[in-house]
Amino acid sequence: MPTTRTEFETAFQPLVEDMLQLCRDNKLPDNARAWYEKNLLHNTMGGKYNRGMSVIDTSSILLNKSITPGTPEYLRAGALGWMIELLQAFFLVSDDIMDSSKTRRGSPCWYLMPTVGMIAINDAFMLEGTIYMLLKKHFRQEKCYTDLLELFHEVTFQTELGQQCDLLTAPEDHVDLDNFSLDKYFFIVRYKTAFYSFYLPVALALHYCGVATEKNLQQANDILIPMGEYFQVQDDYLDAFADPEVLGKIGTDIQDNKCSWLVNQALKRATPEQRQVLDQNYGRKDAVKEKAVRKIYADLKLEAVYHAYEEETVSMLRKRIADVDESEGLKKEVFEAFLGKIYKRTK
Ligand code: DMA
Ligand code: MG
Ligand code: MG
Ligand code: MG
Repeated sequence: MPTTRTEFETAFQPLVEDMLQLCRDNKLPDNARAWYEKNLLHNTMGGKYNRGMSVIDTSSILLNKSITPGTPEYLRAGALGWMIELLQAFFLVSDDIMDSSKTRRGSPCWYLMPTVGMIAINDAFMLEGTIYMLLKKHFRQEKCYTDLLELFHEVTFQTELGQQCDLLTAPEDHVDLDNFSLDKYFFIVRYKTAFYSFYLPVALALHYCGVATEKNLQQANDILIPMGEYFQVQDDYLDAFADPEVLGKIGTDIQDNKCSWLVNQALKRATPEQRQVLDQNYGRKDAVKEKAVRKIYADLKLEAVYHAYEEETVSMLRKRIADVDESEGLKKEVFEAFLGKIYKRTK
């Protein structure tokens, strides 16, 4: 049985307590400690926790036993899961500033909260720093400590590379749709999303369970990177087509001039007239122009294009999963569980 959000949340409290103790040890002023605690709770809690919970679920599949909430084992696998959620919090706080987003998880973005503003930049750094304080406290004595440390560093750098490319292909003051291509798109999303959201949880669990062989890591990579690409295509689709109330965030890709999956599909299919509308309306900070782009998306039936892409991708992934070699301790079920969580998602 997969772990639940409520169970997973119980594994966070002791980690917050560790960090508050560290603040006390460093004689941090009370108001600074209270700010840090609020930063931790507001930005790390309230999401779907898919990434974090999958460290526990993957470990329990790999070890072929259930990991019971409240046990030391649950807390340890859970700690690794929460470190991914902290990494995600660090990325999201900064991503929302860079994307000029308005809402996240149904609330105003952290940098837009009263009295926060650009303190959010330092708060993001502290969310990242928290990972390494916790990793040291809980895993320093383990054989896999260096592997875990290097994995977090490497995946963080890959994500930052992806964010850099995402931002550089979306200049605020210069729209040139000829700059976009599906090749560029899949490069960006592999780096900005797939490594940290899909490869990282499973790689952490493989190290944690002592079955991180070269072959297992490679097999995980070969399935999880395309799965992560699919996940970001969903994110882009939902940016334009989902109800913001359900999604918890208001889409910004059209106004932000993003090299999104949808605009790439539109460019492939647009008539010269439609292309002109896209050239004149995409990437402008203007709600009326955004609407004109949305109309092109609707006229080109991109919703149907997306559903066809989804079905095709999922059957490709299912084939790859069926071919997984389990001889070194990896299990097909790890990937089936992951795919099951995102197939046809609406948020
Ligand atoms: C997601 O890109 C990537 C990271 C590293 C946060 P995005 O800007 O599309 O994410 P969102 O739609 O959640 O703002
Ligand atoms: Mg964003
Ligand atoms: Mg972004
Ligand atoms: Mg998005």
